[in-house]
Amino acid sequence: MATTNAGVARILQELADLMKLEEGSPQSFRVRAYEKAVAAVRELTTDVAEMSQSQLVAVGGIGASTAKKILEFVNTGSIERVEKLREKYPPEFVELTRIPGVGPKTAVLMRAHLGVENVEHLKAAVAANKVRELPGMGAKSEDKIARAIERLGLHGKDRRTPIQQAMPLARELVASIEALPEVRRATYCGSLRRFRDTIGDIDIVAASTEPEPVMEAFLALPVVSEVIGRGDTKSSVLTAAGLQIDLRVVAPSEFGAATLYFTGSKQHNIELRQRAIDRGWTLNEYALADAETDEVISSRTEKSIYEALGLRYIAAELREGTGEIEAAATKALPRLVEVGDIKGDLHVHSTWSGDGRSSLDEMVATAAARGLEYIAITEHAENLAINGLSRDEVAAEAKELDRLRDAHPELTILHGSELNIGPDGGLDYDNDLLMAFDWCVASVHSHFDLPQAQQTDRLLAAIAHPAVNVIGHPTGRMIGRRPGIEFDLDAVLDAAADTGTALEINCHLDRLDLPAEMLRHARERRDLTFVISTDSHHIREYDHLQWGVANSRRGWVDRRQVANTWPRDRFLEWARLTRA
Ligand code: DGT
Ligand code: CA
Ligand code: CA
Ligand code: ZN
Repeated sequence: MATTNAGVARILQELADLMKLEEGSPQSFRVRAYEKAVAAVRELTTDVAEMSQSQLVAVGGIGASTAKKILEFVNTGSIERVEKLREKYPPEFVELTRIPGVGPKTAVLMRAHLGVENVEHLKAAVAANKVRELPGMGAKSEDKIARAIERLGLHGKDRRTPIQQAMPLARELVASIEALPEVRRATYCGSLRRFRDTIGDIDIVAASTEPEPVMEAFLALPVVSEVIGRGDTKSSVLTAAGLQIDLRVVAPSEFGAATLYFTGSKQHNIELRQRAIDRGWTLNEYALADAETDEVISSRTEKSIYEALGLRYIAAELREGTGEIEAAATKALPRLVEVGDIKGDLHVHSTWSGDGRSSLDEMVATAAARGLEYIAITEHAENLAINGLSRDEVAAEAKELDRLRDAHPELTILHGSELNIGPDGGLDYDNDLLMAFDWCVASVHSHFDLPQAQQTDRLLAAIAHPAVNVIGHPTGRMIGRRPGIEFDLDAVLDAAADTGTALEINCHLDRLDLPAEMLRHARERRDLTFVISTDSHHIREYDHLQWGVANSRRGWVDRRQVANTWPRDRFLEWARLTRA
C-alpha cells in the first residue's frame, strides 16, 4: 500500500503522543513540533509520498528533523524512534493518558512508584488509596480518576476505540483493498458503518472471485502489526495500537447478504432472520433463501433483501434493533438527512479566533465555492482568554464581512459569535452587542465538573437568553477523553422547545455532540429544532459535514427539523424570529 498523507499524519500523531510520555509534558518543544507537523500534513493537498526533504521543509509547520522521519516512514514503512517508544510505552500504558486527570507526567509517576502499567493496575491502586499519596496528587484527584474510569468504560474487554481513530484508518484500508485488481467492491461494516462513536473492531467485507491474492495483500499492509488469524476467506489482524481488523472476502453475488450480516447489529440480524423464518425462508451471510429448496431469493444487494422481506431500505445508522424494522414495515422511518440537503453552515471560525487556521477570506470563499446559501461566521468570544475577540475586534470583523458580502453576493453571510456559557450561565460582552449579532452559538468551554443541577441551570440560562440561537456541542464531551457535562436532558429539551432555541449537532468526529443516544431519546419530539454545524477552523473541515449528518441519522433526526436544510428565506426568517 502506498503511503498516504493520512497514514503519515497518524504516525506523527502517535509519535507526538509517545513523546508526551517521554518528555513528561504535552507542552514540550518536540511534542508541539510534531503536532504542528500533523496539522500541516493533514492540510496538504499534495501527496507527501512524492515530496523530497527540501519540499517537506518548505511546508510551514514541518521542521528538518520531522521531514527526515517522514521520509524514513515513506521509504521503510516505519520510524525507528516510534518503534523504540512503542516498546517502552505499550498501547495499554498509553491508554492511561486518555483518562481525565491522568496526564503523561502522572502516568509515568504512577508507573515508577506504583508499577501501574494499565487500567486494571490503576483501578487496583485507586481501590487501595495509593494514588492519593503520590507527589502532587490527593484524595480529590484520586476520586476524579476513579469516576472517570467508570464513566469511560475503560476496563477489561470493554476497551473500545474512539471513532475518530477508527474511521480514517478504515477508509484508508477500504481504499487500498478496493484498489486491488482482484477486488470488485469493498466496504467497512460492523459498528463503524452503524456509526457508533466507539468501535470494538473494524469489519471489512470485500467482493472478489479470487480471495487468495486479496488476503495476501491485506496481510502485507504496513498497518498490520500482528496476524491473529488467517484463512482463505477470513483473516484478523492487529494494528500497533492493538485495534483488531477483520477482513472477509465473499463472492460478488453474495456481497449484499454479507454486508448486511456483518453490519449487524446482532439484534437487527436476529429480528431480520425471524422475519425470514416467518416466511419459510432462511437468512444468513450468504443469502436469503427458501428453507426447503435452498433456492436463493436474494443476495446481491442489501436493498433487494430488505425488499424481499417487505421492508423499506434501512440505513446502516439505524440498524440497532430499536424499532427500525417495525418502522420500515409500516413506512414510518424518519426522513433522514443527506449531505446534499444541507444549505448552510452556522458555526465557522477563521484566524480571527486564536485557534482558527484558515483566513476569513478563505473560509468565506470556500463556503461560496461549495455552493452553500448561507453561513454564520462565529469566532470565539472575549471570555475565552487565549482565543476570543475583543469588542473592538468584533467591530473590525463586521467591516470585513461587509467587504466579503460585496465579493460574494450569492452567499448570505451572518455576523455571528460563539459565546461562552459561564459557570452560572452568564455570557460574554453586553446585551446591546449580543443583540447586534445576526446569530449566536452559545457553548460550554469550561467547568466540566460542576454538579448536575448547576450544569442544567447553566444551560437553561443560556437557552433563555434572547440573543442565543443555538447551544453549541451541548455536552462538551470529547469521545474517549472527556465524558461531557451531566445535565437533565428533558429539562433542556423542554426549554429549547419553549424558546425556539436550536440544539447543535457538532460534526467533529471527536465530538459528535449532541450524541446520537440523546438525539434518539428526543426522536418522538416534533417541537425541537436542530442545526448540523461543522465548527470548522480550517477550509478542509467543511468536509466534516458528513459526520454530523451521519450522527443525525443514527439519532433518527427527521430532516424537516434541521434548520440548515431549509431554503435561505425560511431559514433567515426563523433565525431572526428566535432573536427576540
Ligand atoms: P463492535 O465491533 O463491538 O463495535 O460491534 P460490531 O457490531 O461491529 O460487532 P462484531 O465486530 O462482533 O460483529 C460484526 C457484525 O457481525 C455484528 O454487528 C453482527 C454480526 N454478528 C456477529 N456475531 C453475531 C451473532 O452471534 N449473531 C448474529 N446474528 N450476528 C452476529
Ligand atoms: Ca466490529
Ligand atoms: Ca469483528
Ligand atoms: Zn467553535
